[in-house]
This record gives sequence, structure tokens and C-alpha cells, in this order.
Amino acid sequence: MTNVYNDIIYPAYKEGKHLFAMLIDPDKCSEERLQSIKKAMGEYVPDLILIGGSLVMCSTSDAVLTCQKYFPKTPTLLFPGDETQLTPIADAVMVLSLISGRNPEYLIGQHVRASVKIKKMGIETIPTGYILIDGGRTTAVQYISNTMPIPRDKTEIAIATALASEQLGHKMIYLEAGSGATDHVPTEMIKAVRQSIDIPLIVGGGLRTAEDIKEVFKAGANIVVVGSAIERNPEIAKELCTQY
Ligand code: 1GP
Repeated sequence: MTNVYNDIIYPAYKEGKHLFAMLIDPDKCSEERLQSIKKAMGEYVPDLILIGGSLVMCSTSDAVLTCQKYFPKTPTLLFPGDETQLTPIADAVMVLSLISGRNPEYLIGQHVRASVKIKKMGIETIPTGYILIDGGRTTAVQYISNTMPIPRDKTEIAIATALASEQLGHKMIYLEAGSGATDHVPTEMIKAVRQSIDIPLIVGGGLRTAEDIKEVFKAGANIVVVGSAIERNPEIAKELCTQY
């Protein structure tokens, strides 16, 4: 059985290979939408599919099944906003610590509630330091988590936060501008964080164009995550996922 971190994410990071992740919001994961994304991508597939959101009403399991139906070879990675979004049928779960914030609920509360459930599921866990950066507007993650993002010009705080995360044993860092962010994470900040840590770096939020993706990979992101742009226009999926 594939271990998503050991067999895919870490080797890609070590080899300097970029990975493209598509984020699927379970509430918007219809057969029609997945079908049109699949059609638009042709022979290409995303390297990873992230499934989850800050506030989810529908079944995450149904969304995972739909993703697996249309992209059977792409690993599914839960990106849960809370413990209700856990399901054993995904390939792995990102155990997120929202370390840019100071809300104990997202630093340890949800984790305690989820831990026994995760153990029983036997699903692969990937401890991830989740760092919210100001993306130019209030995003759902900021509002729901009741945490303050790191200001865009405070690169030194982002570096110190990422380092703390690595020292705590997290296996990857996610620099997040928030879904639908006006501005993606600044490239200077991506560069500085990349140079400071020795674990894979994920960047997401507000990435809309091929240029954005190229820029963010060039700055040092190992994995980029795109949700809203593909959700709005599935036709763009192929162009975005081939910007290595
Ligand atoms: C959000 O980083 C992801 O968690 C994706 O953001 O929807 O803006 O692509 P977008």
C-alpha cells in the first residue's frame, strides 16, 4: 500500500520535483463537476487531491469516493477543517496544527477529539504546520478558526513560526493565504521560509493563473494547492497542473 508521505511527498521534495494538488470542497463535489475537470485535464491528472474545508455540510466520504472514481490513480488526502470530516477511505489525513493562531481549539482541542477515531481508522497521518498568511481579505479559515493571519510583510514571523513547527516534529509546512484570497502568499516569504526549513513546503490560497503557479514554484514551494480557480472554471485545470 502506498504511503503518501514516504512514497510520494518526501521523495518528490528530495528530488526537487514539484507536485500539483487540487483542492476539492466536499460541498461542491458533484459528479458533473469532477467529470468536467477530468475531461478538461485530458491525459493529465493532479499529483494529489486534497479534500476538506473550513465549514463542510456534506459527507466527506461521498466526496472522496467521487474523486477516487474520476482520478483513481491520484492519492486522496484529507484536509479537515474539523474532526467531523474524517473518513477512513481516503489515503491519508493531514493532521493540521494552526500554528499561526493562538486558538487552543485548533492547536490541540480538535486533535484530542479526533485522535482515537483516527487510530481506529488506521489511516496514514501527516502532521502539518498550518500557517495562515494575510491574503488581502478575510477568508473562511480566518473567520471560522477565529485566528489572526500573519501580516504579509512580517516574513520574520513566518520564518520563526515555520521553524517552530519543524522543531515540534511536523512533517510539512502549509503556507495558506486562505481559499479565494485576493493575493497569494508573497514570493519573498515563500523563499525565506523555504530556505529556513528542511521539510516539504505547501503553498495555497489565491492561486488563479499559470503565472501564479510558476512564480510560487520558482520561489520554493514544493506543492501548490488550487481550489477556487478550478471550481470556477474546470477548463483551466490542465493549464494549471502542467506548470512545473
Ligand atoms: C485553500 O489553499 C487552498 O485552503 C486553496 O485556495 O481556493 O484560493 O485556490 P483557493
